[in-house]
Amino acid sequence: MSGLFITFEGPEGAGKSTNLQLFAAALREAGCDPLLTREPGGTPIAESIREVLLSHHDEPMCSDAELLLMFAARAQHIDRLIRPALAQGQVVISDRFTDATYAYQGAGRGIPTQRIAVLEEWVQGSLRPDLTVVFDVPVDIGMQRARARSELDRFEVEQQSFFESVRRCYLDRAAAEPDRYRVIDASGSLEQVAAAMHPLIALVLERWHA
Ligand code: T5A
Repeated sequence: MSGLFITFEGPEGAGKSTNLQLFAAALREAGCDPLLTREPGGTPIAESIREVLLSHHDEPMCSDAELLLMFAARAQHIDRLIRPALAQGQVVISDRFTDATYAYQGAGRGIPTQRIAVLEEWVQGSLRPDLTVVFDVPVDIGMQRARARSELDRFEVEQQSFFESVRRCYLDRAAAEPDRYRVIDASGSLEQVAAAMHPLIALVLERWHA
C-alpha cells in the first residue's frame, strides 16, 4: 500500500501555510485525513535543525553548511515521518520539500544544481512528491505579507534579487515537469486563491480513491 505525497511550495509570503490548512480541511470534509508536516522540520530533531537554520547568528552560515543541514533535517523527516506514513497509505502534505532547496540554496545561494541532485539521490532514493503545488506571487507582494505577519527570519532578510531568483527557479521547474507541478496565482485575495485550489482537491481525492 502506498500513499500520496503532496508538497506546497513558493516564495516567501505566498500563502502556502494558510492554504495548506484550507486544502486539508477540504480533504477532511471528503473523508480523507491527511498528515500535515513542514520543512525544514516535521520531527523533533528536524525541528531543532530548523531552529539553527532560521535563527540569526553572529557567525555567518556558509552555503554548504546550510545545504547539508537542510538535507540532514530532511533525512530525519523522511525516515521517521514521511516514509512510514506513505507506507500506511496516508496522504502526506508537506509545507516545502526539496524544490525549496533547488530554489533557495541553488538559485538563491548559487550552489550548483548537480551538487543538490547528488544529495537528493542519497537522502531520498526514488522518493519524489506525487504532486507539487507552487503558489506564485510577485516578490514585493509576498514580502509585504511576510513583514506584516512577523519578525523576519534569516532567509527573509535577503535581497530582492535573491527572491527573484527563487521565484524564477520554482516557475522553471514547474514548466519543465508539468505532470508533477501545478502553479497557482497567489497574488489575489485569499478567497480567489482558495477557489483556484478546488480542481486540485478534486484531483487528490480522485487519486486517493483510486
Ligand atoms: N528553506 C526551506 C530553504 O532555504 N531550503 C529548503 O530546502 C527548505 C525546505 C522556511 C524557510 O526555509 C527556507 C525557505 C524559508 O525561508 P518558513 O517560516 O516555513 O521558513 O517560511 P515560509 O515557508 O516561506 O513561510 P511563510 O509563512 O513566510 O510563507 P507562506 O507559508 O507562503 O505564507 P502564509 O500562509 O504564512 O501567509 C503569510 C501572511 O500572508 C497572509 C497570511 O494571512 C499571513 O499573514 N496571506 C494573504 N494575505 C492576503 N491575500 C492572500 N492571498 C494571502 N495569503 C496569505
